[in-house]
Order: sequence, then structure tokens, then C-alpha cells
Amino acid sequence: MLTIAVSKGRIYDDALPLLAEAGIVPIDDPKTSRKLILRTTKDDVQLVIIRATDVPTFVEYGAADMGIAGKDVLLEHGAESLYEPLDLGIAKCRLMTATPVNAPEITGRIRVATKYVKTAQRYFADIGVQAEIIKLYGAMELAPLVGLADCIVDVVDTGNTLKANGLEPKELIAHISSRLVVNKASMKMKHQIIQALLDNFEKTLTTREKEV
Ligand code: PRT
Ligand code: MG
Repeated sequence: MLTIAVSKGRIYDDALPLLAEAGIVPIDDPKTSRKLILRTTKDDVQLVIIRATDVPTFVEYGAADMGIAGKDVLLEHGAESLYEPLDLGIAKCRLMTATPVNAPEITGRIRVATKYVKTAQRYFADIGVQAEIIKLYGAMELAPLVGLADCIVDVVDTGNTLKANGLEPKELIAHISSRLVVNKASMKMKHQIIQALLDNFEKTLTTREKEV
């Protein structure tokens, strides 16, 4: 049995067509079913439906052989323990800093609210800015509005969420897309089925590239 870890949100929506091209179609719909393990039309492949940030953990420990995770999540988790063989080019966005519109330049130590604590620490250290990082689990956009932080680090797609909260994107930290990750032991033990899937995904991605 091959287990693939996927999160329920936007990654799932984008991953479904890719999986389908490889003959993997879940038998239950996670949007209506409460099942966390989904059998698929491929008898030897199952999906586990978990939180986006938990995908690298499941794959690292071998609880899932493969997973699909945003590069933002992988940067934060630290991906040395995983293979990352394929950029799936789905769920694209940008990891950015953002501040209130027309905010004055901050000199000295800044306060940064984010759920990407390690990534933000690394980024501000790299550019030589002293930053105090405040960990939040959501609604980062609120932090500058209530005086909790000067700046946030979050992923941005259309920019509408920032705009609606009087913020503007500033520095680009990284371009983000979802990656296929593979457990290192599984890569050896289940090489045949995993390699076949990788080839299949790659073929679909190449075809897509040619179409645009
Ligand atoms: O929701 P949950 O707490 O379970 O986890 P999650 O928020 O990590 O999951 P999900 O499904 O929301 O995101 C999964 C992955 O999708 C992320 O790890 C990113 O790699 C990718 N992705 C792509 C995004 C976005 N685009 C995105 N726009 N993840 C989040 N957003 C959020 C962003 O945080 C902000 O609140 O959407 C808002 C900004 O969108 P715009 O269009 O207004 O700029
Ligand atoms: Mg979310």
C-alpha cells in the first residue's frame, strides 16, 4: 500500500486533477465525508487528509510515503529529512513581508507577526535587520492594525486580503508552489510504484507546460 498525504484546502483542489491523470481518484469526497483515510480507484494507493503544515511530519516519519506540501511549509519545517523530487507548480503564491500602507520606515528592532517563525528569523538575519518574531496561528493581517507588530510575513496570492486590511506587500521572501515530497526509506523500499508515479506526474506537467 502506498500512502499519500494531502491537505484539504486549495492544494487538494489543485492536486486532484494531477492524481486523476495518474489513475488515482478518491472513492470518497473529503469535503462531504469525515473519513481521514480515503481509498482510491487504485487498490494499492490511499490518501490521508491532514493539515497542510502536518504533511512534512507525516512523510518524514514514514506515516505517509509521499505528500504534497507548499514550499512555504517545507521551508519552515526544514526539508533535509525528505526528498523533494518534483515541483508540481500548483497552489502558487509568494511569501512576503507586508506593512500598513504609508507606514513610516522603522529604524532599529522591528516586531514581526507570522506563522513562519524560522523562515522569518532566517530572512531578517540574512538582510541584517533586527527582528522580534511573534508567532501567530492565523489572522496575521490583524497584528499591525492593533499594534501587535510593525510588519507581517505571510503568503500572498491576489493581495486582496492585505488590501482589505490596509496593508501592502513589501519584500518578496520566496516564490511558493506545492512540491511532491517522498519519505527517504519509502523511496528505496517502494521504488517501483513511486518512480512510476513520479514519471506520470512529470508527464502531465510537461504536457501542461506545452499547452500554455
Ligand atoms: O487552513 P489550514 O490552517 O488548515 O492550513 P493552511 O492555511 O496552511 O492551508 P491552506 O489550504 O489554506 O494552504 C495550503 C497551502 O496553499 C499553503 O501552504 C501555500 O503553499 C498555498 N497557498 C497558495 C496559500 C495561498 N495561496 C493563500 N493565498 N495559502 C494561504 N493563502 C492565504 C494567505 O495566508 C492569506 O490569508 O490566503 C490569504 C491571501 O490571499 P490573497 O489572494 O488575498 O492574497
Ligand atoms: Mg488556510
